[in-house]
Amino acid sequence: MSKPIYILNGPNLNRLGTREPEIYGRTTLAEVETMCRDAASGYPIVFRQSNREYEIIDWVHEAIDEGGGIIINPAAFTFTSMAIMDALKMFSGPLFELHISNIHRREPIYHKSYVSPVATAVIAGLGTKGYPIAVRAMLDMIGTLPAKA
Ligand code: DHK
Repeated sequence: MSKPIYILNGPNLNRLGTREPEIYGRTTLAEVETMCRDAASGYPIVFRQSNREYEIIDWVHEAIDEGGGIIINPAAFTFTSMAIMDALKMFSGPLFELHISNIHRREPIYHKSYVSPVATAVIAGLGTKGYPIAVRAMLDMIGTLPAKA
């Protein structure tokens, strides 16, 4: 059984589609999940969202034991959570930090990420299309990109 790719989403992303659409667009999180599963072409995906820091840490621990890769949009926890950073440090597989918006073009409070120093790669500013792009890049990195993905 292939080790699934964990796609973890942080606080307020459950409101995607209606939340500040001028920044985050009108695609809902459920639609983002469908885009990711389509991009994975059957490769196992675990797709979750929480507004609770401890829950995201628990899912990172689960991915440490059972996951082949992590794609995480920590949302606001990106700039506040050393605890999530410490959990991610323990993950030995590819780790992609993902943001819908280009955080580096926004206000200074969005510039210092606790996750970037422990991430394999950072994807920011591609909108919600960044998610399926990250999935294909992850499949390529873990060597399971389907022939005609
Ligand atoms: C989402 C959020 O909720 C913000 O707190 C981040 C990120 C940006 C995003 O662009 O996906 O700063």
